Amino acid sequence: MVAAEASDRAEELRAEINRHNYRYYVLDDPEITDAEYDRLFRELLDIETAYPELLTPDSPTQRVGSEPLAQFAAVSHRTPMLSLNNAFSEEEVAAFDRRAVEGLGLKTIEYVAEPKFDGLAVNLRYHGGIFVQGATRGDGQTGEDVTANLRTIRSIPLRLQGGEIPETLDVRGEVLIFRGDFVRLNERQRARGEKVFANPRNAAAGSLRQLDSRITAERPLRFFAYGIGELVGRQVPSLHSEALDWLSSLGLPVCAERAVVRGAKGMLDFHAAIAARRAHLPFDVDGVVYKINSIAQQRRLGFVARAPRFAVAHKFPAEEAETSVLEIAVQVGRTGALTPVARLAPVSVGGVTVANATLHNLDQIRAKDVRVGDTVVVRRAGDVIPEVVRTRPEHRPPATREFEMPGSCPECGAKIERLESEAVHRCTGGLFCPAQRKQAILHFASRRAMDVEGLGEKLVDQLVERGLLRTPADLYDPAQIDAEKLAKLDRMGEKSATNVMSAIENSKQAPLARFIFALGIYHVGEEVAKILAQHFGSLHALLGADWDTLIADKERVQKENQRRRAREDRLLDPVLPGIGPEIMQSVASFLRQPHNREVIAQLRKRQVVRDHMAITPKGATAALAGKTIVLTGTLPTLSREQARELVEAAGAKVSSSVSRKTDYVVAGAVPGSKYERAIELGVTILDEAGLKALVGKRSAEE
Ligand code: D41
Repeated sequence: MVAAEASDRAEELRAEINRHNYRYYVLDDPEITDAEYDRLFRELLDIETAYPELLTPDSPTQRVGSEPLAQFAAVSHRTPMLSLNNAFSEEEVAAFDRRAVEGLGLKTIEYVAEPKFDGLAVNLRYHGGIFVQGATRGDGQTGEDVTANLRTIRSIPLRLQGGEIPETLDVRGEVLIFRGDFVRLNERQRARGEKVFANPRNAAAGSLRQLDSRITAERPLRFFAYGIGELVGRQVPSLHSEALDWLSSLGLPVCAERAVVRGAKGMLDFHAAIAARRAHLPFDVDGVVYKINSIAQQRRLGFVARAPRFAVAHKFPAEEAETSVLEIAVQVGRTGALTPVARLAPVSVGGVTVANATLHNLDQIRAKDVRVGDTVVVRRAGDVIPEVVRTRPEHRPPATREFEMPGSCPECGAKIERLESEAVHRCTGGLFCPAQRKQAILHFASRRAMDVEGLGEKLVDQLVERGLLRTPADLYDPAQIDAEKLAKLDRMGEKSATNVMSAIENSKQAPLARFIFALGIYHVGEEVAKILAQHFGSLHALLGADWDTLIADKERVQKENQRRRAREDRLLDPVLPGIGPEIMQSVASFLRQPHNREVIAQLRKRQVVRDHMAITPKGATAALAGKTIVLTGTLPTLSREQARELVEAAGAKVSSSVSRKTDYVVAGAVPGSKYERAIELGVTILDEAGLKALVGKRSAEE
């Protein structure tokens, strides 16, 4: 075949195969047999192998996955991916409608009702009709680039159809796995001795987050579009229902189960209809979503926080089932909290087999009076851990006993304590308790914390058991962990070992807020960690804080404001706004523990958290005149000589060693022992920008 001929044939085959994909995966109405499809596919592959220059990014052969990535890149969404408020009852739906009616000053409102897919929200970006990038929702602002994985999903068009192709289109939708596909997937996983998934949602999540897209390609992922993000080169449709029809006309899969309805009654009727057909739908739904149809009305209502006022998710009630309690076990959590767990005779709840359900704490067990041998009602709602709702006392066998909490930790034997103010019992073994150690490390490495991709439970288990990993700081200690040692572990190879090592190295880039969150301080979630990072600006400042004074100030302000409750002149709360004394107390006690300080010191020494990146000297009035400065590491723009000139021109002197007399250490990339010494002595560390800011201060004041 000559090149020109090959090119024409390749184009023809691509169009043909894409059309069959569409018929099969989107319309669910294939025209040809699998064998015929395979023949076309093979022919195209052969041409592309012979003429690699003919390969295009929208070729169906590109759906088989590609070389694994070391990590996912971050993608910031052009328009935020908002979240949905929930409604759990008819009253809440009626209230949603009422607020919209009042907000818009209308009599009745038209809504689009759609199923709420129990999958993962993603954004698909098309340029000139070609699929160019796909990202997870992430926190709504920034997600992860999972383009290679999304490309493998057969129902996602790699090239849009039709005549009206916009310049840029962001499609919002949900990735999911159909129930039937899920069952077959698990059968295959089991046969291959691989991980079996708990439910379709977990399977979809695990598949979408694979660094190796060749694995994703083997997973039966689907996609449904439910909205539009950025749109350039075309007018945004004036109705949401039109937008869905338009997306469908472009070849995107849009679920047929949707309706335009009026008022609360219309919404509730749709909810009832879907609830009735729920078991017959091929995919899991956890509710329905209502959206005001008119885009102009949507805009007028706007949003609160990160959720639109024009849409709401009406969730189905959690599923329940009856079973019996075989045993009550106790689990030790990351913070040492003991959670009693009922081991159950396995029972299917909403399609998932449940064999364990949480009993929360001793008070809950007493209140519900749950005993071994009891018949209980268990509930599972979406992704949350199943729980025991109540017992059926009429079925209680004779001679049962009340449950008692153990006096010592089932993991480490340390004493169990219960604080007066708390409902939970805690192990006092701290980081010495293996359960807490493992959990602390897993939390430290988790995605929203330091994000060490690949450092999962199995790996941490092995590392902890071999004594290679005692605290998170060991991760960064080459004497403890290196690629060679990792490669020798179960389920690891050289490739995954180097991937984990580079994920560990990359985690050092995590911003301060994530580092603080990663420490796993009791009561310090992501939000609190952000406030702490923002307030203190550096780990150095956080560690040096006078917590007794801060807490006293906070209590004073709160007490005073309580007194002024009814009045207008309440005091502003400039001390860690949004953080109460209880949380502050928890941070203070964490930071007071010598063991924790030791771990943090090691982490700093290994530059896991880089103080100099965080410090921008605030309100520095003093010129550099008379100050002593030490330079270390390579600065991003200034040479060592230029930096020295700058410092000296500002009236400061450059010294070669760090002592208590040193005022600032200016650190660049790969700083040496001077950097560590500065940390030890508590000398303020600046980066190049910080230095320039101080120099600039001087000239501004002169
Ligand atoms: O089916 C869904 N899971 C679904 C999610 C849906 N049908 N519609 C949605 N609409 C939105 C807005 C109105 C904010 C564009 C959503 C989501 N958001 C959503 N999914 C995950 C977070 C938010």
